[in-house]
Amino acid sequence: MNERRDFLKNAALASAGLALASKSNLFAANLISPPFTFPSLPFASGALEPFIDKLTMEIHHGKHHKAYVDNLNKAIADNALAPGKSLEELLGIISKLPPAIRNNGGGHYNHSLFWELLSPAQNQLPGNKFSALVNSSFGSFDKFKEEFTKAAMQRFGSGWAWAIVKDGKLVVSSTPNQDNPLMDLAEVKGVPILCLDVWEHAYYLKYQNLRADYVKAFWFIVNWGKVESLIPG
Ligand code: MN3
Repeated sequence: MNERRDFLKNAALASAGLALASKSNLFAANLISPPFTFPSLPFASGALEPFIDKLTMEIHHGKHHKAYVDNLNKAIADNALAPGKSLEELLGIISKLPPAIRNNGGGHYNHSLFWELLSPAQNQLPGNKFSALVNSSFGSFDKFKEEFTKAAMQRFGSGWAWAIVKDGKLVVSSTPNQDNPLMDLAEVKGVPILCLDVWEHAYYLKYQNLRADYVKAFWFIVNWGKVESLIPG
């Protein structure tokens, strides 16, 4: 009980800072409308140290994410259904599209969102809206963190852990490969407000096989202001 009260108090203290956080749309229009463009990182590649190292960020963003964008644009040009559709429209009909659009479209969306959800301003606290949502859905932030960590750890092979809003509730899920909760074929669908890349390319240089340490590090660099702005309603 005390823990929960402390959490709520901390969340209230954090809200003053969060009011200053950007309320802009998730992505610039050219990221979500074709031809898709490769976004810059919203921070310097070394800014998340020591939690995520500079070299990992350079390769992850500069090589992996860039390849998803390049390959997505190629795959769309070769398809009859895809041209002219926004990224979210593509994800919504992904079961009708070829694997190249599923993998690279998901890859572009997921990474564009992931970078925005990380912040060099370490140790932020969740905002009021998220705190209310987490308490009504999970009872406590610690319980949510435990479930999200479990989703990240239990995803076998490559994939993502998600916190999504579904029917007004906060829900934790995970997806394989570059799938995401906006895809029509996702097991659990909803509006993504937090995600974690658990592909080995996201952590192997620094953490090697220790995914659990990478997941622990993630909590220090969450951009809670961004999470707050993504909650629908
Ligand atoms: Mn990745």
